[in-house]
Amino acid sequence: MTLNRYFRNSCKILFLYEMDYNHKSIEQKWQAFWAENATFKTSESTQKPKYYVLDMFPYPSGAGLHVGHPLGYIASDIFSRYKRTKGFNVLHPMGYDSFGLPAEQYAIQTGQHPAITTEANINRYREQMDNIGFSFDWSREIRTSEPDYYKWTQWIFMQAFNAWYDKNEDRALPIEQLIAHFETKGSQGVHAESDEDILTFTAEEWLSFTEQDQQKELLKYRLAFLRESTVNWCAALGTVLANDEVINGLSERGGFPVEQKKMMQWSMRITAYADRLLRGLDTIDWPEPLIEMQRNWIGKSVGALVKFPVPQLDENIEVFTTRVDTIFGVSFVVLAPEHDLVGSLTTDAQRSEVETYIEKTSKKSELDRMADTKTVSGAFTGSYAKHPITGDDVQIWIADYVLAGYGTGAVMAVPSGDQRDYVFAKHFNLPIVAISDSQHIEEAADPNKDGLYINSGFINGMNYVEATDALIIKLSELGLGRAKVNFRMRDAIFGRQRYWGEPVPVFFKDGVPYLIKEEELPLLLPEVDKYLPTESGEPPLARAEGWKYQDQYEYELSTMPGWAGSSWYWFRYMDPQNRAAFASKDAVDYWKAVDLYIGGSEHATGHLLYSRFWNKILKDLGFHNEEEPFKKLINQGMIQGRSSFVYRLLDEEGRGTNTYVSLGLKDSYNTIPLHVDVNIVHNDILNTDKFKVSRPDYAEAEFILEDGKYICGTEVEKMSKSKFNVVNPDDIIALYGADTLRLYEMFLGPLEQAKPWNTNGIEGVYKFLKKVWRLFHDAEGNLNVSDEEPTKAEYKALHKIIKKAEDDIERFSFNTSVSAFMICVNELTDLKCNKKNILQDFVIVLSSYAPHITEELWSLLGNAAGSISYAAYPKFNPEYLIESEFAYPVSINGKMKMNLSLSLDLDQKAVEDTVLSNADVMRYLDSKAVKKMIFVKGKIINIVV
Ligand code: ANZ
Repeated sequence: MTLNRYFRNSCKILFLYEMDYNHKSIEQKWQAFWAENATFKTSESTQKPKYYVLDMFPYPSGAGLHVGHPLGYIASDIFSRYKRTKGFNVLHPMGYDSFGLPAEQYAIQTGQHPAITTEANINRYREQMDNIGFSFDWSREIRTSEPDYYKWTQWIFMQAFNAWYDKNEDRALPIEQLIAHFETKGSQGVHAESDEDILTFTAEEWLSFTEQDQQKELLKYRLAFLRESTVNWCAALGTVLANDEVINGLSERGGFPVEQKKMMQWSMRITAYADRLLRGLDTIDWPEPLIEMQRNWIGKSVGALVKFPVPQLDENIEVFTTRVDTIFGVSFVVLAPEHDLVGSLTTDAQRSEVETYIEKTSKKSELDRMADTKTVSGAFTGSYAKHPITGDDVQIWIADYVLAGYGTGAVMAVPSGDQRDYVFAKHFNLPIVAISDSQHIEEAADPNKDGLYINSGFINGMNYVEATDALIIKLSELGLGRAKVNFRMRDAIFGRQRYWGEPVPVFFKDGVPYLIKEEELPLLLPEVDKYLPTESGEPPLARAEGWKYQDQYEYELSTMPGWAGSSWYWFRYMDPQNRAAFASKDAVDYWKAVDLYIGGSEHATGHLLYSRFWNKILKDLGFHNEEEPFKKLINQGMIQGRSSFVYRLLDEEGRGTNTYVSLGLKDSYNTIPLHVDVNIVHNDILNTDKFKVSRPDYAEAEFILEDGKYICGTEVEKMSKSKFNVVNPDDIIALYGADTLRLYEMFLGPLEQAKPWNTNGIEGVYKFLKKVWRLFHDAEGNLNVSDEEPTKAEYKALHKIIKKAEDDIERFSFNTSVSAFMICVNELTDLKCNKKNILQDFVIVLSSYAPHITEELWSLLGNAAGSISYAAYPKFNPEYLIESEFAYPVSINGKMKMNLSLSLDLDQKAVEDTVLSNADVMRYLDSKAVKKMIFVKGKIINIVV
């Protein structure tokens, strides 16, 4: 449809319906216009500078969007629209993270294929998003569960499988290079991130290995690899969960118990990137708390590995310590109950005690063990180790405060230096030895890093740094220790035993995993009769009939974890239809990285860490040049629900009656509060008629009112169905329109802050838009805009908002702009301003916040050439803000009498003439002769008589 016809239609609509602001027709019209004209379709062929604004794409759940969900999307949309008016080529896409557990749970319950549920949910999400007027380039939409998309997720898995991490070059390299090295030089000179148990071999030995053994060895180096790991197994969900999906020993989803279990698992070698992930944090503009969370998650510790020999077993107990300088304070060692040496170290006399203890702790999860700082428990193995320096015998204990998966799973205990060791030593009456003669052992031991060591072996007289260095040198000479950097982060488990996820493009031959061929991608998710594990406990994919590679080899039966599809999706938006690559080199070179990413802080360590990881793998393998994927990130705060309550009267026996007492009177009665649906409460007043029909048992409800009204109590809580406080954006839009919703969500408060949803102020925002509309129209509703030259005051009002809105938006302060818009419109209304020169620029400034009404007004102003979305942001002219008048305090003989506004351009003579001829001044002077007048420009006027 041409713009002209749009213009004519809009006049007709105005004429036909009403003269006032009609949000419904305006919003429908412009949403249709944007869709038909592909207004927000983005291309790479332009001279404009690029800007990439990304939202965290949603998992399309069955519940649809509530008003909390679009908060971040509205902010990013405002920013995108603003950037367009600033001349940027903006990439602002949206899609769906559409593999996931809820659709699968639903499938298990109902038998409905998750693809069908997902499709229906996506349609609903799309409709809701369209209603809000987002400027997404929908031609770039992606869905992680579509074969066209997950083909490339599988392809990236293959790249990781075919890569290893070279510590010399500090980057990933193709596995062929490692194989070539093995073939010519054996394992010597390879400095790789790998499993612990790698073999040492010559080139000849390598070549003599069977194919199977070679593949097994290579698995220890690959970035995507299979190994036995202890996993969080959730039997109720039938799958393994990532650490961040387990909260207090229960699954994040559903709250089911989670236990530790050993299983062969696909993993990703994220630990290889630990240091780069850490360093990268210094180069990105992210919220400090988020950076801190990633830092802690990565958990870098600089320390040493120290061996404590156990001569009778011809073994060493290796410990990781960050305080090797405290070694003279070691009085025993402690192993995690799961430690490999526990069995052989335990003497017969101690065996039953040790076994009972192991049995007891196996029930506790690692998280429980870390959280429990109160209970002291452990068992003596009966064996002794040699202190590596003094050669003294130290007892070997096991205790669950030592974690199997951290460091080496063993510690050197320094009760004089470590609080937990101290408590343990006290409890079991173990020796406590001072680290240094200068140390006073007190309860909360904290070894001093600033003082000098006195009478403590050969580190006597040294400070902390010197002592640490000297000890590491000494221990290396003894062959009993070396410096070691340890990371708390573990390799990422990469698989779940579930149906609704990406199949892993792997098959097994002789027990060894092989990739399918690249041209065989995508490996499609096969159909199954049920979405449950098999009777023998195999994942649902085992149900797929005849699903074999080349009709004979078993495929991998687990699917990829929830984070796979979202760990690279920003690349796909750059080039979503590409069939030959995950994105073309040109597109990737053009869009580079995400300039602004807005999303929730709940993804701090999951999605945001994995994305940075995959980004680095793809960079190392030469597919792009960006070390970090998201340059700037903002976490939007949660919108909480504002629940409403009615107060049900109780009878003498404490049973609920059918009478409800208004808030102000409730304390005079015996009542209990009940949640009531916020959608039948308006400005905290209950619609009693709607209440009666809301549930059958309320039909006969009676009310004890105050001032003829039923006032509800309120409370801020999480927005959730069970609390009857969910507000659907569609309902708000039907009443007030999307522009009001957008402005209102921003108006609620700073973007980053959590805040309750409270519709009490929404009318004010709606009225503001009506006022905007009225600036352009006369009392009859006819367009009434003048071509006259604006006054200084009008220009001033305009240029104030041009500057304020720009300053605010550049620092992502959206709420303050909304109030500034309101002030501006009040000023223009007071000035009765209907000048085209003012209004035209004003609507451009407002357009990113309220895109529909501004499109309409823009076209009414006669801009038939295109959407306001690409109009240039008006240029701020500071001259208009220079104060041209000043309200002078006028004094007579030093006594302030009155204020008088005068132009700042006037000189002394002109000021004297004006002041002395002013009627009020003359009255004050009462015909007295003026001796002189003191005038300081922009400050004071004093008349001396
Ligand atoms: C002796 C010592 C003396 C230690 C002292 C601390 C203070 P971060 O910084 O978190 O890396 N540790 C090592 N492995 C452990 C495990 N598997 N489970 C529980 N604790 C473990 O902490 C490293 C310190 O935590 C190590 O340094 C070790 O105790 C303990 F005054 O060794 B330390």
